[in-house]
Amino acid sequence: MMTRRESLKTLVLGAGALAALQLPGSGALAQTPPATPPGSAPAAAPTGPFTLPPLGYGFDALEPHIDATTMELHHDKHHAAYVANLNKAVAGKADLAAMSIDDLMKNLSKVPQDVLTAVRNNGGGHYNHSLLWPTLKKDGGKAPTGDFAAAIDKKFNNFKSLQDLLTQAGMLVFGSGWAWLVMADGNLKVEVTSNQDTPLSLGHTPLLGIDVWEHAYYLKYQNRRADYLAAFHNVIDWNVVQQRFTAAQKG
Ligand code: MN3
Repeated sequence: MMTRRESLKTLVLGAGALAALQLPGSGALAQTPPATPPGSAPAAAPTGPFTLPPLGYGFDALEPHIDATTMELHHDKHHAAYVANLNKAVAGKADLAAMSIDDLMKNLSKVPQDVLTAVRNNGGGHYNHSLLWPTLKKDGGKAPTGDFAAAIDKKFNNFKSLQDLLTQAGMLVFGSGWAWLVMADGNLKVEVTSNQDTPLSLGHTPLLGIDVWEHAYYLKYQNRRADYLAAFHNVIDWNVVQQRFTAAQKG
C-alpha cells in the first residue's frame, strides 16, 4: 500500500516538463476552492495560538523592486487573514491548537476532515509567508558562498542557472502558487506548489519560496509576472537561504 508521500507526484524542473503538484488528498479535496480570496477575511485581533510575525523591515524597504503598498497589503491584510482564518479553523481543537505551524503542515494527515481544507490553505498561507519575509532585503541577490555555493554548482551547474530555473518555475505556475528551492531527500531541488500548499507537507524542507500569487505583484507589475520575477531576484537575501541550507544539512 502506498503511503501518501509515495503517491505524490512532485515536480522536477530541468527536464523542461512541469507536472501539477498533488498534495495529499482525494479528488474531492483537489476540487475544493483555492485558498482564501484576498481581503475576504478581516485581520481580526489574535484570538488563537497563531500570530502574525512582524515584517522585520519597512514596507518601502524593497523599493523599487517591490512597492510599499504591495508589501503593506501583503503582510498586514493577506498574511494576517491567513493567520486569523487558521485560528478560526483550530478553535475548539486543542490538539491542533497546541501544534507548531511547522508540525501542523507536516502532519495534515492528522487534521480532521471538517477543517482540513481550511488548515491546509490558511496554515500553508501562514507558514509560506512567515518563511518569505525574512528572505527579502534591499540590495539582495548576491550569490551564496561556501558549501551552499558548491551544492548549487553541483546540482544546477552554477548560480545563474538556479536563478533561471526559479524564474522558469515561477512562470510555469498556473494560477496562484509558489516556486521553491527545497531540500528533498538530502538534495537541492526546484519545485512548485499550487495555492498555499507548502513543500513541508511533502516532507521537503523549503529554503526559499517565491510567491507568484497576483497579490504579490499586480499593483506594480499587473500581468507582467516575468518582470516581477526578474525584480524579485534583486531582493533575495541568499544569506538567509544559506542558513536554512546549513540547518537542513545538520537536521
Ligand atoms: Mn502572498
